Amino acid sequence: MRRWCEKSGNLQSAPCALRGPVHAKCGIIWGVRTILHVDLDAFFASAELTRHPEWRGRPVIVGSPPDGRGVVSTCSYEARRYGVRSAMPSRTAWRLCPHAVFTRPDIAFYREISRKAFGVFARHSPFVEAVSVDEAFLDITGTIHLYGGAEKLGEALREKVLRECGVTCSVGIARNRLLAKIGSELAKPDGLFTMPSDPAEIARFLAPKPVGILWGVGRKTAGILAKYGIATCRDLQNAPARQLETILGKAAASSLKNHALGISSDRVARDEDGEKSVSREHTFVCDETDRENVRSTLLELAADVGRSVRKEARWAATARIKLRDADFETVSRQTSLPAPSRDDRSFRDAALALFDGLWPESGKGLAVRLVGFGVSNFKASPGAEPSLFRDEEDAERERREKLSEAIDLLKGKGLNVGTGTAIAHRPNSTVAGTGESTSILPPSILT
Ligand code: TTP
Ligand code: MG
Ligand code: MG
Repeated sequence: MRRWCEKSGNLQSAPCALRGPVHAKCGIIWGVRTILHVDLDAFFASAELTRHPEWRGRPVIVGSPPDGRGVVSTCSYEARRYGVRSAMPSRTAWRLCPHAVFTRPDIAFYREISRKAFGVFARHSPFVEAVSVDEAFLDITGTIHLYGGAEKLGEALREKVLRECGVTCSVGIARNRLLAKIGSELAKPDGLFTMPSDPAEIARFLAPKPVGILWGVGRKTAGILAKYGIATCRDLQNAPARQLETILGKAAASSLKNHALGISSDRVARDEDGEKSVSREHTFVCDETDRENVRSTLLELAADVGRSVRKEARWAATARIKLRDADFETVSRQTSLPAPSRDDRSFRDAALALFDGLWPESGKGLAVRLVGFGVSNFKASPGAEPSLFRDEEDAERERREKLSEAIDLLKGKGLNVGTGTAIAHRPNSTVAGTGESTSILPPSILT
């Protein structure tokens, strides 16, 4: 039996006196950990079908119109049969499937459905880690017994998502996040897949699968590996460590070999702040290596968070940023704001200072898949502790807030001011990753 500390992620050597599925007092969870990965099927297209039942059974493509230069966001499984895929030029999609229904994305509508789906997820585990607008990991170790088994929990979740959101989803259940995600991919669409639990059986199960099934193995890495005759997980499992290190470098070689055996870090980032934070995140379509691009995306997220915070009488005292690389490794940093604030300038300054710490200008070779910004630790009134400069500080803060509110007003009227182009219109950007706040994309991922 394994024991580990939920807070540090370390295995514990001392036995815990109070046993139970989840021991909240000391943070130790007993027993074998079980992770569930859930991903909504053809999300934007399925969402459209909830309000266009007349399109059911037809190929549906969500994205730019076929006569323009834009791309496909996603498409229904009916359209996938014709070879249509996300990020493909709409023109190509039209050539492949000329009888498809084309429709433009309606992000606000999808966010609503996503919010409901995350509401369902949260009813099945207190530990929900949002990955994107349609996808999450749940640590269900402590809630399985309420359903009489992991599969029963998974089926209950799938059934509720369909009933309450009108869309189907796929679920993978496994010992860790890597395997749970592979499981949900294999279950797609509208299915549930449980991974074997014995390590040797897992290794055998993965062996014939292509290396591309593993996290962090994109087309480029798969291409490099192929040159050395490594095409399947079995090839990776058997590859001499030396050879892999030469090809990929020491760190990547060891993590990839572990992944090919189904071994991976199994911590699900948890929502420590509950609904007490507001955050936004953005996923790039492929890994973003351009620091400037990530930085300006972060600024847009900070502006978005500001707009949301200013809708209520609250001022944030803490700001956080998060970066995730292709391997799903996440780093985050937080800072106290000089005073509880909610103006763009304060959020922006904090975001940039944190970003410079994580990705200095000299930092080369970094590749980011996701960037996030959030604020928390809300106060009911603005401003700092009493100080000699209080009046001046108050006046300055009020001026900045008014400026931010004026920009909100103009933006509300559809005028593009202040923060530049919308993220979704950039190359290497997916509208899906423009995350939501509080309840839909819990700020857990900012831990
Ligand atoms: P995915 O979960 O990757 O894809 P999907 O839900 O459409 O299909 P499935 O999970 O069944 O394979 O992405 C979720 C949504 O994100 C997707 O519906 C549309 C959006 N998206 C883009 O806008 N551009 C992209 O390149 C991708 C991959 C997704
Ligand atoms: Mg999906
Ligand atoms: Mg997804």
